[in-house]
Amino acid sequence: MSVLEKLTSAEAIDLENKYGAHNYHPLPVVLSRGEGVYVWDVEGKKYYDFLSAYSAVNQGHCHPKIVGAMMEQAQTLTLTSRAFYNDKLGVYEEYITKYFGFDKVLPMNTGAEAVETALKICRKWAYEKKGIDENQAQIIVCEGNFHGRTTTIISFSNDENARKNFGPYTAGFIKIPYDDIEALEKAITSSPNIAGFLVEPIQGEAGVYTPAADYLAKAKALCEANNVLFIADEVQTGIARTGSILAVCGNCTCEKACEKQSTYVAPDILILGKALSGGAYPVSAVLANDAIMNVIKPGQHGSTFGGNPIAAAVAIAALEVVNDENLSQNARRLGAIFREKIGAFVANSNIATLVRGKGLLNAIVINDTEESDTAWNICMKLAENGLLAKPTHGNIIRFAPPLVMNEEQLLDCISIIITTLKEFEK
Ligand code: IF1
Repeated sequence: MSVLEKLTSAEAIDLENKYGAHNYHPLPVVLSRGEGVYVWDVEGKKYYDFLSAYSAVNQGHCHPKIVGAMMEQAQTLTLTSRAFYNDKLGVYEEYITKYFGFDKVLPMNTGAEAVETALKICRKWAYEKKGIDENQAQIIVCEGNFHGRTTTIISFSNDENARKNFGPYTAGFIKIPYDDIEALEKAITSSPNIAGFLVEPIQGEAGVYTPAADYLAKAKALCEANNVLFIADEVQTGIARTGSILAVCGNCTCEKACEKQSTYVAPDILILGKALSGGAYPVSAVLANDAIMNVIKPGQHGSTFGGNPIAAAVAIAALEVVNDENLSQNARRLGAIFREKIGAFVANSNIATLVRGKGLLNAIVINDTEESDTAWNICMKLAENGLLAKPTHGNIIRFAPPLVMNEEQLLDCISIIITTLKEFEK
């Protein structure tokens, strides 16, 4: 009998509990198939996916163009390592750098790897270009940040669950409150050793905190005035999720990726991941112009899979889908409908206090304490009602469907969400 014989949900959950590290607490739903905005569990129950694998499946589950590109490349050449060239990487590098408007890209695999890469580039630039004394570079980060799970990254997290008992921690980071320009100005002028400012344009894990409309532009101006690198972590907010190709595009209304509009806040280093592959394959990237990226010389950084042919083929397809299917525009239009209709419900509800977000990255704050399990129970009920979502912190539920959703599907989901929330009205 093949070990992959069809399992019941209970059997699958038991296997994970018995043989897998307990580093997650999933909802008790065992998925076996995905297509577009839908996923199915092993018993055949159909759900709307309102998490999109934490915004990695922006293009919809198993998008045929992306899967097709992956399958074709997987049957041709999967991995060469960077000890040799391959015929897909250069084509991808030209495509993605022109797509986002940077001189160069350093291809990696996971978001955390890309964040680590950006931190290393920033530090190296600080020593070799800005002239900061070696090992003295400081990078400013925001409280409430989520940039991944490596030891250096959790060193500057203030989420005790992500940080505790993983020390000793990496030095060289200054934490300031998010969306606080005065705090940034104070920190950035506090020392000549400030190398960079790493920020999420919207803090996803913290609970979809959207900052003041001029926060990013003012932050970039402060960085420019003090010769500090503005590093945008768009792993979750990028690739059309917030209604523009990048969240740093502001309210850009361009009809295709990355037209440089007046609202665009240009990162010195741009970090991408997740939906860069449409959720089909681990692909991340760090983009910067030559003055910054060229501090990296042969043998100074890399990874086994970084820039592999499958990743290259998949990422090109994933980015083409964003343009071909106008996903930024769709996310912006549907997100406005979502916040308008959910907002109208929240205004007369005692179970939710607000809805916030941008594009199709939104969250509802439940009217209960962080310690309560109300948000969890609501998500369990949502699953029963055919919609998958999960709380971020305690009482905040993130709602992030694939960007290929149409208005009819969205209205159906809004009806499910409101009907479910009403069951918890006090
Ligand atoms: C988990 C959170 C989301 C990210 C940003 C870098 C990374 C992430 C802004 C690292 C990853 C994932 C990680 C995953 C759950 C999910 C998450 F809840 F953890 F915080 F999306 F909000 N920058 N976020 O959001 O990318 O290394 O994972 O590819 O670790 O539980 P990664």
